[in-house]
Amino acid sequence: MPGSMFFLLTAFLSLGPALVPAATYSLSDNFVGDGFLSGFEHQAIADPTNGRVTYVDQVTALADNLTFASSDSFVIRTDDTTVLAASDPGRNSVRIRSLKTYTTHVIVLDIRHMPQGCATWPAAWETLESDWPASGEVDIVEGVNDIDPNASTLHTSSGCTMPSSRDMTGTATQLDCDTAVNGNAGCGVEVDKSNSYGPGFNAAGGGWYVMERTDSFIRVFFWSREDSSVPDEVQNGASTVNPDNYGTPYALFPNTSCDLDSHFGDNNIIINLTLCGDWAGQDSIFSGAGCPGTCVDYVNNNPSAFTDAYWEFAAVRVYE
Ligand SMILES: *[C@@H]1O[C@H](CO)[C@@H](O)[C@H](O)[C@H]1NC(C)=O
Ligand SMILES: *[C@@H]1O[C@H](CO)[C@@H](O)[C@H](O)[C@H]1NC(C)=O
Ligand SMILES: *[C@@H]1O[C@H](CO)[C@@H](O)[C@H](O)[C@H]1NC(C)=O
Ligand SMILES: CC(=O)N[C@H]1CO[C@H](CO)[C@@H](O)[C@@H]1O
Repeated sequence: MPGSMFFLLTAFLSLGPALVPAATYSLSDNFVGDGFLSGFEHQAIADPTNGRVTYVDQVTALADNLTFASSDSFVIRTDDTTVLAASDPGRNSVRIRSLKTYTTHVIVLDIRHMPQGCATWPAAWETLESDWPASGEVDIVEGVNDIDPNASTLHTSSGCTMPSSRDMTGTATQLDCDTAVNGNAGCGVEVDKSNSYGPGFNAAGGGWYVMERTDSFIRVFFWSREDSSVPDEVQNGASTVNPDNYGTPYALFPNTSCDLDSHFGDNNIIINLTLCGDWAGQDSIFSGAGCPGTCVDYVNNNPSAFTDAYWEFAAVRVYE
């Protein structure tokens, strides 16, 4: 708002704190269907988390229908037909990264389905891989083997911690965001809402994750498809959004003892689906989730177990 206009408003209306200029963001990228194919690149890379997957390029993914785009749907999945030999590098899967990077923004993930099943480790997150961890990492939604912890987590360079008491509905785990602490656990907040992850999320037809990043805070909201309180502007893909109107987030990461400006830079959006690997594949975590045998054997020998290991997006919208 132009300064003079703000001055007039303040002068005439004696504004309280609630009437600080609103944090309204405008739609800058609307990824729907085919739009993902031009806005994101497929990363045919070795899995950085040692998962039992082989990430394929876009041509291969489309040819094998591991990536599927229509006018209103975008799907990425793992192969669910091939029995793997122990010598194979891993089950074919897809990892995509946005071509653009973002700083202050709101991202709306309108998700119809997320990968489910033993061994799955899906994540929708933001970072700049060439400058990690200096550029920061925001994991918006992530979990393993269908169960908790399903959480939103920051990973940063040293000197970024979170207060134990915050105005949020979720439950904090570790407070230090430093990747060097506790094996890069990061500072996480577990979602308190039901149907926020895995089979429950999918049974409800998915839902919306909304993350807002500013220099003063990062916060995350979630609504299930069945939730009657989802804001219209989130549900309908409005041209502007204002998260100030969304109530209490489940996760709030304030800048109280973390200079977000210096711990976060330009970040890409990354959507990945790995299997097993450093987290999902740990024996205790895999069997603790009620999954049979060892993770790698399970992935090698049970292709049909991965029929539901797919992401389907109605849209990913970015507002700046
Ligand atoms: C490709 O995947 C999409 C999405 O899951 C599905 O609707 C379609 O039937 C698949 N096509 C083929 C040829 O299998
Ligand atoms: C998500 O995490 C929370 C907290 O750990 C847990 O209570 C819940 O069962 C998990 N799963 C789902 C589907 O929300
Ligand atoms: C938090 O962010 C605000 C807005 O960018 C800034 O004015 C303030 O100094 C920051 N506080 C800390 C402790 O970094
Ligand atoms: C295999 C892969 O790319 N794994 C990444 C998936 O996303 C998480 C963030 O939530 C990264 O830590 C993993 O490296």
